[in-house]
Amino acid sequence: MLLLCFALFFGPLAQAADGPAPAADAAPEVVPRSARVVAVYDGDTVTLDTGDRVRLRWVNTPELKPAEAFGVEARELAARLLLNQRVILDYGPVVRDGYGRLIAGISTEDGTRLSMKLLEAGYGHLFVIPPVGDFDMAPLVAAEEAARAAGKGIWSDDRYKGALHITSFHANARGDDRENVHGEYARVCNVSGRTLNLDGYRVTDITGNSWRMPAMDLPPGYTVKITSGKGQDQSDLEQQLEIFLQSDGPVWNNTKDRITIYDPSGKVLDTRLHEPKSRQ
Ligand SMILES: [Ca+2]
Ligand SMILES: [Ca+2]
Repeated sequence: MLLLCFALFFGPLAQAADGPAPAADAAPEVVPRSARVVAVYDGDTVTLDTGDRVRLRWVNTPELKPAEAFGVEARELAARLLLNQRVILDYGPVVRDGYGRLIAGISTEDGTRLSMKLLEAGYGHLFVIPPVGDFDMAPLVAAEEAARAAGKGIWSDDRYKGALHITSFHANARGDDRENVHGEYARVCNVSGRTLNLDGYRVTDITGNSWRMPAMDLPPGYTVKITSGKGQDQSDLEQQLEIFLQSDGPVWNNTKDRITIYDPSGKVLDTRLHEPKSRQ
């Protein structure tokens, strides 16, 4: 009976993209299973004819603003494959991110997957925010490994030669940072292709303050959120991984700061500057 209800509820989703979503009370959010891509923002973000913006699941591509190496190539690949095409969307346990974007795998009707194409070309890296569910990541891991071994795309860039890559740095929390210490965070991704244990790795700010990372396994492609405030580190691979810097107040300076991550030998793995352009 449950299965029947499930089928009745989700059955019409393929058509939901063409019309208003069916009303549902206290039911899972209705999300489009198929839609046309009307705009490609960058290599991992597109807009559908439903009005939804979709953040690609599994892969992160270089930014266009500020410009990062291979960001344009990633966007062009995504546009060539998807623009004005009808696509199939597949979802994991979490269907929207904090920005309201859908998080989905994107494939064309002939089964070509954007995530795989980007990884094969070296125009993006594996980017996993648990929970993963029952998805088999092995083909994606293998595609990334082949591109890395061949030095394709981003793998020729120094920013991806370290084992960890900083994918975002939110030095300025939403609202007053003193009231929202947990809103300050960085996200770091394991781009080494093997499981790393973070024990002895360090993060520093622009003035030389330093925080030692705890023993925590980070499988290939997995990301960990490094949050300024107090909390209990979360190392269960079935949930979002999180390390707390245990600070009472804000850590990162809103006007200018820099996060740098070091391995236990003191080698810089990646660094990212926060310096908003002054308004004039
Ligand atoms: Ca701040
Ligand atoms: Ca703020």
